[in-house]
Amino acid sequence: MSKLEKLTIDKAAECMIDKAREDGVQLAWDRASQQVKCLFGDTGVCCRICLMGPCKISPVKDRGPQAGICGASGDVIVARNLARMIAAGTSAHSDHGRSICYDLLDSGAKKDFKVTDTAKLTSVAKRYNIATKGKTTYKLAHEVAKRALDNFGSPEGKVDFPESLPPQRLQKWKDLGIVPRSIDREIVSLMHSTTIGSAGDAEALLKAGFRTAISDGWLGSSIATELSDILFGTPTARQTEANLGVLEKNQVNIILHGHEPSLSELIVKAADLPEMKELAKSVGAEGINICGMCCTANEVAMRHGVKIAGNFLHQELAIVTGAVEALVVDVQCIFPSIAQLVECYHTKFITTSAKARIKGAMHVELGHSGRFESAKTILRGAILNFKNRKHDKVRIPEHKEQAILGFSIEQIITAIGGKTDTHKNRVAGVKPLVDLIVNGTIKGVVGIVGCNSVKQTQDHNHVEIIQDLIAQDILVLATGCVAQAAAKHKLMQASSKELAGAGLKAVCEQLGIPPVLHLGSCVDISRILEISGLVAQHVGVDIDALPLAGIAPEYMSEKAVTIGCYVVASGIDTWLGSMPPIAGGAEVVEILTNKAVDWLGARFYVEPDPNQLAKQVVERITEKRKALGLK
Ligand code: XCC
Ligand code: SF4
Repeated sequence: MSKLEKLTIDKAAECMIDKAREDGVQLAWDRASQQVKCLFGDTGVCCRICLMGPCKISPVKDRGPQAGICGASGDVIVARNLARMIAAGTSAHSDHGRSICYDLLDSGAKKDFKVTDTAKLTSVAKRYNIATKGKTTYKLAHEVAKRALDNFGSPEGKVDFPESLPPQRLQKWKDLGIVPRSIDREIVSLMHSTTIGSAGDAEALLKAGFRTAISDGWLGSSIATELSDILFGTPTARQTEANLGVLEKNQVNIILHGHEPSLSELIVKAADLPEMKELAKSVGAEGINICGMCCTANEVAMRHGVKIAGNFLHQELAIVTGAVEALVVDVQCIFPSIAQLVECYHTKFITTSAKARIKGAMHVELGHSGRFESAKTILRGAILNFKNRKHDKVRIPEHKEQAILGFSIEQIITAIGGKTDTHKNRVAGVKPLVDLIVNGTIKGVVGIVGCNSVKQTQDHNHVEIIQDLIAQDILVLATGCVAQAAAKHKLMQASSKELAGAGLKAVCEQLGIPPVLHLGSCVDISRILEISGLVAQHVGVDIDALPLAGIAPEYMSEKAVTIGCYVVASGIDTWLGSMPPIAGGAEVVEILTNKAVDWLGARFYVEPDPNQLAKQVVERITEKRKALGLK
């Protein structure tokens, strides 16, 4: 097993790690122990960009190579590698956003996808300056979808930023020359810059990286969120349960894993059909239990209360229960290992996207027509697989926790008594929140995001940091796998308020909310940007003046690297729980942890110790309050 002293703080996970050992199957932690970490890769100075390489830079200044064959310095190599991570992260989130655009373009009264939130459709249409009068819902929906798609490849470089973006922030980006021209263009342009013989300046590469990352946060992710809300409904507060204990002994268990909400919405809908319920009965099951994993879980839990089976490092553990009939996936964060793992159990592993085919998995392409039929086919196969369950091999951990989630910005503003129909009303609607921050009842707001990683004890840093922050009256907004960690560890219940400081506790009591709000999946970090921008506009300052912070304690994905960059580019100081692969580039480190303040009013911090990290965040928030003249 891995070199970590403790692999997880999650009791359900511990239970399943034991079972995996008994069953003789491999998990991510086992494979982690077989890996030999290469210092060059770890510090970012290994370059494989052209075929004269790989080239490496020696960490010792007067011994070994100090430049690649082409002459690229350590800083250039580090910056190019980082830039490529940003481009990849942006492409994943934004291509997800693009898929949702096509879903909206394909929506109709008799189609697989229908419009659910017409108010949000109208509001987005108005922002796009699309006339709404006299248009049917679907005519408008298709126009909005096309306009959203323009943001991916606008030939003139025109993009539609959300109205929540403060004008001062946009001006800062203009001054730096980093306003995105369109999402695809920034990705392509950044990839172009990183090829051999293009950019040879770390600073310029990092600026281009920020530009691309901005297109991810304020465009691609934001489009994914807004259009998903239009199609599937803007989330409202609801109750769910989280952890492997949500699997049912006597039901067909189906886990939806991945990212885009389209597939999961169709499966959830199909599972509600009487014919499916009857089919389940006919194979001896008491019902169909649909659960989610990773960001897909966040999407369907926020909109339907679908139960959450777990976060990133739970994906293999769910199979090990022996109680899962099918793991159905679309894109991103899916271990290819699942294909081998299911050979030891009865679980069907079903891929559905041409972008994420996995050898050994069953593939049912969802494609772009007849998707509901495909969803039904997948579901039928899963139900029939119940007969193959080996009941003597099943062990479902008991652990599961109640969680309240579904905090869209609309939900938050409505809960505090505001209106959300127009931008003006949304800016006015955050007043109660601003008042609480001004009078110190809430000291600040922190967005905590990102994954699980085998580099850290699963969920440990998430839970420690959140507990430390809420105890200091800092409201925590969580997305992605952190949000699930919080849910699994009793931090999203009404009773979690007991862990909060007196001020935050009183707010939780008054509003009936937990001190940690679940804002959704990782593309929904756009919701955190939105509320930050609304508060900034309400106060009349830029985002960097506000007592906010971003944290990614257990991040592992390229997407999280991109997120960190757009959060800093938005003016929010960001803490990472482990060092990204940049240590080999002193100039890159200097820019990201220092010079970025001059550019953007925010910087990166790296702190592996969760309690220290929380302490630093509180100190920084206190400084920000002081600068605003707040106690
Ligand atoms: Fe993936 Fe989005 Fe990370 Fe979780 S948090 S491991 S990226 S599922 Ni986005
Ligand atoms: Fe080496 Fe330069 Fe080629 Fe990278 S681009 S592999 S540093 S020669």
